[in-house]
Amino acid sequence: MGATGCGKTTFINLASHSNLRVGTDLESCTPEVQLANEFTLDGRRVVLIDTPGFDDTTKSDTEILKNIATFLATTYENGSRLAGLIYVHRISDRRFSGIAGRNFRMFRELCGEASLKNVVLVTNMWGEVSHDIGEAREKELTSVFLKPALDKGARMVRHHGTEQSTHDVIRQIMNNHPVVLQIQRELVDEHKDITNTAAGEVINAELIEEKKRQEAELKKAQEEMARALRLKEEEARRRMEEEARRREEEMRRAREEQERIALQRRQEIERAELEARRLEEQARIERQRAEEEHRRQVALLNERLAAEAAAAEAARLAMEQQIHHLHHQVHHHHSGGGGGCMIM
Ligand SMILES: Nc1nc2c(ncn2[C@@H]2O[C@H](COP(=O)(O)OP(=O)(O)OP(=O)(O)O)[C@@H](O)[C@H]2O)c(=O)[nH]1
Ligand SMILES: [Mg+2]
Repeated sequence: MGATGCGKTTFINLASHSNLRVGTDLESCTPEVQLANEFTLDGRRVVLIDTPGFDDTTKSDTEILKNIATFLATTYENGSRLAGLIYVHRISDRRFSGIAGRNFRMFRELCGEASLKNVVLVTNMWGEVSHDIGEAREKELTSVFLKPALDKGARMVRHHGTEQSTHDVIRQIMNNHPVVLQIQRELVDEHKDITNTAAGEVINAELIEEKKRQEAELKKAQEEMARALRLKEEEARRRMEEEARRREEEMRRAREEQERIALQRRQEIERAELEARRLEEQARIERQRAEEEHRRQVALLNERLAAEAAAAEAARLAMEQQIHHLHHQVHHHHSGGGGGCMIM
């Protein structure tokens, strides 16, 4: 067993001279549990069982676990026992935490504590890393990640990519007493549903975690949507308010313009009235002046006429006096003596 692409089928082909399909680097390959060619090692018949890897690119971990578990349950019911289990891990993998850790946890739950002594943990792909890095990772694996399993009897072996090396790995478990795996017991003896097995729980926990994560994401998305909606509403409201303000402003300007025009008109009327009054006043003054002038002329004329009349009268009187005087003289001369002549 092991993660997809870790080299399970390659290992099996090498050990058993089988020709099972090997995957490319990217795609998961082995779709279902499959048996390799039986071969003889140290005088014993060996049958290797290849399994699909977890983290399949096309199948879920639940489907893969179901596939493996069903096979294990059936063989157990048929009376077959496993001599042991080989778990393959690439030394070239940077980490054992995360998915790789989860896969191993599932493997352990599938085996159960009691069968760990029949487990060989194989590291391969040593050619992919420098010697120092490989050693450092191996040390980390033995001292941290795989320690609990190793403490309970599991063994750790390097695979060097040769047939000899695969056989050395197999020799580690070949002479074991066959074991019953925890999942076989759970499914067959305890009639548990696969999701209720310990291995299933690992996936369940992950699924629950995933569901929680998705729910949290959904909630976040909903909140964001609500926030966006609120923002949009606010924006619309703001725009409407702005529009209303703009209209009001336009109306105010129009009103002011009207008032300004009305005021102008009133001022024009006032000015016109004022002008009319001024002209009227001017006309009145002129008329008055003309009348006065007229009266003055008339008075002057009258005065002159009176003066002329007085003068005429005076002249007449003077004339009359003169006439009278002459008369008197004439009369006096005739009666008084002396002759004389009147020279006129
Ligand atoms: N360098 C190197 N490459 C390997 C080794 N073992 C396997 N590979 C390569 O890794 C890829 C996957 O190998 P598989 O044997 O198909 O892996 P698997 O574990 O059976 O994969 P699944 O069937 O998908 O679970 C192939 O390209 C192999 O050639 C190895 O020891 N060293
Ligand atoms: Mg395979």
